[in-house]
Formats: sequence, structure tokens, C-alpha cells
Amino acid sequence: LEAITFKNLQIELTRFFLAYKFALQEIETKINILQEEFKLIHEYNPIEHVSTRIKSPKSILMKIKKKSIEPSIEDIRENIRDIAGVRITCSFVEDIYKVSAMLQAQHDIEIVDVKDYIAYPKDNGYQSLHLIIKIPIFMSDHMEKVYTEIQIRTIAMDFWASLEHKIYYKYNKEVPERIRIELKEAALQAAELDRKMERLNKEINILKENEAEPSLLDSTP
Ligand code: 0O2
Repeated sequence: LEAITFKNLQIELTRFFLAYKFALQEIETKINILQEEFKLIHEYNPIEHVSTRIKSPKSILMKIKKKSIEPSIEDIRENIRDIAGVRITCSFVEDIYKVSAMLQAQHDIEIVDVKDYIAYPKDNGYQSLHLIIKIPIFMSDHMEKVYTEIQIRTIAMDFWASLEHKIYYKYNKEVPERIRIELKEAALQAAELDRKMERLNKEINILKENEAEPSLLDSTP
């Protein structure tokens, strides 16, 4: 009997993680299509980089402990909504909202929550746009809607978040006050850099638009 129970549990756990893998594949395809089509129409790509990850069992356990969630598959599935994670890095803040709108407009994507840490940065300085979505995946005998978290941020926000994440874990959650203050300052500087890059990009685009287009009539041999 024990062998059967373990076998069933193994199948259940494999199915559990597979669903997140399939959800990520669906979203990656959607992003690829958006990227290619956007490039074709606007001759530019708003997305710099896309990465995906499935939360590790250890990380899931840490989160259920922190949030006092029942350690059952059903409760984890319903309450831990970032087991499947997609991170999209954009060049400019403007692009973040464009990409977000394009994803939100897709009818098979159900938007569960939007956390705008760009308009409202976290106290530590963290900035990103988070979409919590539900995406359908089709198996041989049933359809399942899977929670996925999509984080959309600029290169500068990503640079800041990856260092902050490393420091946070390196110091075992007791980050000295001086470092916390400096990190927050760095987040403000990253936001300033984003604004400057966006302004420069706009100026360059205006210059390009104003460049006299060589007329076909002028092209005397
Ligand atoms: P990891 O290792 O990236 O997986 P909630 O469900 O709203 O109660 P939750 O799930 O913390 O709380 O939601 P939130 O705020 O959307 O955070 C989810 C993820 O965003 C985190 O996952 C991080 O990836 C990222 N994030 C949020 N806040 C910060 C921050 O202050 N610094 C950094 N570097 N990243 C942050 P995990 O599970 O914490 O970590």
C-alpha cells in the first residue's frame, strides 16, 4: 500500500511541476510573437531579454512557512502564485507599460492582480511591474488554469534588484542600516538613469524624424 501511495504522490508532484513548465512555454511563445510582430511594425524591439524560472521546492517551502499556508498541494497551488515566473527586461519604462498592455489584451490571459512597484516603489527602493495571471494549459484529458507571475522591469531596475537580492541573502536578512540607505539611494539613481535614457531616446527619435527624407524625385543620377 505504501508503495502505491508513494507512486501516486510521485505522479502528483510531477504533474504539479509540469503544469508550471507548460504555462511558461505558453507565455514564452506569446512573448516571442509580440516581439517579432512589434519589430516588424515599429522597426524596434521593446524587449531586451526574457527569462523564466520555476520556484524550487525549498523556496516554495520557505514561502508557505512565511505566509502560514497549509502544506497541501491544493493550498500551495492556490496561494503561491509565483511558482512559475517570467522576467521581461525592457529598455525603457514606457516599454514596460506597452508590453504589459499587449499581454493584458490577450483574451486567454486572465489578469488576477497588477502590482505597480514603479508608480509605487517598495520602501527598500524595489521597482518593477508585476502581473499575476492565470493561463490555460491543455493536457490530453483536461484543461488547467495556472498562476504565473510576470515581472517587467528596465535593465537598471533589474541590475538593482539582482544586487539587492544577493545582499539580502548574503547578510542573512540582517542588512546593516548604512547598506540599506545606500541601496535605496542606488534605486533612486537607477530611476533617474531610466528617466534620462528615455529622454535621450526620445530626442534621438525626434532628430531622426526631422532628418530630411531623401526624396525619390531628387535622386538624379
Ligand atoms: P525569488 O527568489 O525571486 O523567487 P504576496 O503574494 O503579494 O503576499 P509576494 O509573493 O512576495 O507577496 O509578492 P511580490 O511582492 O510580487 O514578490 C514576488 C517576487 O518579486 C519576489 O519573489 C522577488 O522575485 C520579487 N521581489 C519583490 N520584492 C522584492 C525586493 O524587495 N527585492 C528584490 N530583489 N526582489 C523582490 P521571491 O519569492 O521573494 O523571491
